[in-house]
Amino acid sequence: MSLPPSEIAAATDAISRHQRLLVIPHANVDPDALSSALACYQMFSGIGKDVTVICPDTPPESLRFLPGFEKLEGGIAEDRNFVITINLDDGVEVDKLRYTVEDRKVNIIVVPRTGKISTRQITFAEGERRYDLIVVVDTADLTLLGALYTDHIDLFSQIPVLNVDHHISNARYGQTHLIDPTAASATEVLYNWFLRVPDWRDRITPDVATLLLTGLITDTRSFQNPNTTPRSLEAAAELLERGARQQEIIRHIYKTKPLSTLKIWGRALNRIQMDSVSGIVWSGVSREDLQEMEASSKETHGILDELISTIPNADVHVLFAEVEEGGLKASLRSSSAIDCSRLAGETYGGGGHPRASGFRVKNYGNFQLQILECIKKLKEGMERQRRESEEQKPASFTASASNSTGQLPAAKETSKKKSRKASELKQEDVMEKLSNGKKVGGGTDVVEEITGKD
Ligand SMILES: [Mn+2]
Repeated sequence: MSLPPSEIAAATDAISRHQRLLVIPHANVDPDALSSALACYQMFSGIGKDVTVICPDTPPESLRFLPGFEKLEGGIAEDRNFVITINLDDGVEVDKLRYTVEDRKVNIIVVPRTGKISTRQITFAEGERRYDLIVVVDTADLTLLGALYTDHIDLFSQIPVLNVDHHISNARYGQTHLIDPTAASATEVLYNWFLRVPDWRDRITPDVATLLLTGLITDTRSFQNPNTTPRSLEAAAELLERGARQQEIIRHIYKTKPLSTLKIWGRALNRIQMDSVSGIVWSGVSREDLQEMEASSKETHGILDELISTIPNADVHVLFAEVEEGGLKASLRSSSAIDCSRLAGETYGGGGHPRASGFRVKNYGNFQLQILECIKKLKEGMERQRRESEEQKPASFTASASNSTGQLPAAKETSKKKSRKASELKQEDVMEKLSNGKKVGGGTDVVEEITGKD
């Protein structure tokens, strides 16, 4: 599946009909979001648009190498000009304009050369808005823009929004959508779009290619993640041909880890726990850990993909990290046996992709106890999904010829296969435990076991 021509045409039309574009990536910005926003900056300012790119938070220093990084602005300017119009029909000619400010009043003084200006000739109006189109990139829901959205809800309801994304959980906000859930990164969506507009194709400069490849490399974790498709590999190869500076990306993204980052990773490594019966692995980084290691919660990025999810024989991998602004953030990865976007959505109202998702918990007393509470709920969700896939299994085999649902038949079957494997594995683990003379009941037993550990 790729972008339908009608969506491409509508998105291209939205750009050509507007002039003052505001481009925004999601808060807690990641390399894909930021490079998507900057690629829009390069492309659209290249075709003569006035483009403003706002980063909802302080962009990570490690991304300073991205072309156009210095163009990032911190906040939305909602200022709107106020226009006072003097009708000069009656043979009036203006000589000078002056203004004075006194007593919190502005006096605009118009000195006529000929004729006389009367109050009847004066009209007022609000001037144009600073922006006439908002382009939101890599963002499944407007609330993920954080305060940038909640502080400017009016702006988002008054100005048309173009929604460019690759999250399956995308809420389809905005008037125009360019959403391809099969794309590995938002930059892959942009690349396929840019390629299909003849006027833009040749504007994929080495800088634009570097931005697009950055999102592709980071969202696929250097093409290791299962979201990597032949199309994303093709796109990467073409971007290299167009001059994308791959070594520069790798050097800045992967080979620059400060000591504080390594220390906080060490702490997380130390805390990894596994429930092999349910097939879930997790670790947690508390606010105290961050303080002790003089690290920021942003430095926990990567712990999940580089460390926790390398542990085999688990279907769900989770990292819980307390964040500076309060509450905790859980990031999830899963094997194809579990849809972790659904898991996060059903248990804590989070979302994301089927294999990579997340949720937040705002209020709790004790971080470690809250982790156990989360694990318990996640296990219940996993159990529910496994039960459902068991129930569906016979039906899906008899009806395998009817692919009229429009889903990808190949992907569907693979996930079924793997989920069987996972449940077989689970059975074996349970058998093993039983043969050791231990009673294995529901999920809560395991949680109690773990409570004593830390
Ligand atoms: Mn992305």
